[in-house]
Amino acid sequence: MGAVAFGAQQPRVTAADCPTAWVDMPVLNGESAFEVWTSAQTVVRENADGLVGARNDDILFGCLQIALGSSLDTASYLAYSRIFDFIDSRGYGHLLRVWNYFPRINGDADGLERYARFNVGRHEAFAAKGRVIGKDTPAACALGSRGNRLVVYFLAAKKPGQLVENPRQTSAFHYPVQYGPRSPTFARAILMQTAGTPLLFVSGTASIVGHETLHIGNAPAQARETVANVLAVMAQAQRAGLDSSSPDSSLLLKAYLRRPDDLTIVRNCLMQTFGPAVKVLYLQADICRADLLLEVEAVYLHAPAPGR
Ligand code: 3EB
Repeated sequence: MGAVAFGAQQPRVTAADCPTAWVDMPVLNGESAFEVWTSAQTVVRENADGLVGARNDDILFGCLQIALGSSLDTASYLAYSRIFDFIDSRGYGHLLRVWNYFPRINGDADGLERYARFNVGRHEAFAAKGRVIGKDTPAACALGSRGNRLVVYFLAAKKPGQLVENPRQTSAFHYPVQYGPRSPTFARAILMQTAGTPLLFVSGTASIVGHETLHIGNAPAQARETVANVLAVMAQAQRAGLDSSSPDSSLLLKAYLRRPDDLTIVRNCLMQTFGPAVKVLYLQADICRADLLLEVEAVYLHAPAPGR
């Protein structure tokens, strides 16, 4: 359905009609990595309004890239407006999971952090397209990449997913105003069924309890808190109906590290928690709060793990 390349090197794309995105972000355990979304069903591809999409009977994968000239709130408003128009007009109106990457995420833009500006545009687009915050809210992540583009890729579906929140954390869409004039529009996780099997998207997860960052400057403690949050979200997903008993299930992780030197610390923590064979893509990225050293996201699915 689509592919996303991570690394410093822009990949050469030969299948022009296939949704592909490039995230200019260093890979810590290799030179480049490819995230590939596949479907056993027939896929229909379509390119419209700067957005490349591919869909099967249930799900639509899409991506778009916006050159950053204007302010970030304008860019994120444009990106999300295009996404909503694209998915709504094709009947895949339920946004399940969105990945957001843009440069200098902690930088200042006229007195407001660029991530806060991004949140303003995103929030306004959700409101303009009739989305109910806390109901039509996807799982997401937002990280600092290199270059000068906003890269967004996403999965949307005909049927709604189930919102899963983390009892240890304030819902992001209820964050107090100290984090920005508009709250981030994401759920801690989205649970859905596809072809009769569950699929869980765990959003970018960090060392936040309530709404506050914990363990400032302490990478091992942030790693432990982050893992506690990932486990809390997964436990909540089980209470919401996720069956995690299948022997064929797999957990695919992405770990974003602000400092490459923390790789051993984070890797040890993830291997201790999820087992030495856990599949993790380690990336170097700025996290959306300047005091966060790492963020971990996950996909849990009932299928054997693909090769890396
Ligand atoms: C947090 O929990 C950390 O803005 O889409 C995590 C996941 C974070 C998604 C987003 C931000 C986003 O607030 C940051």
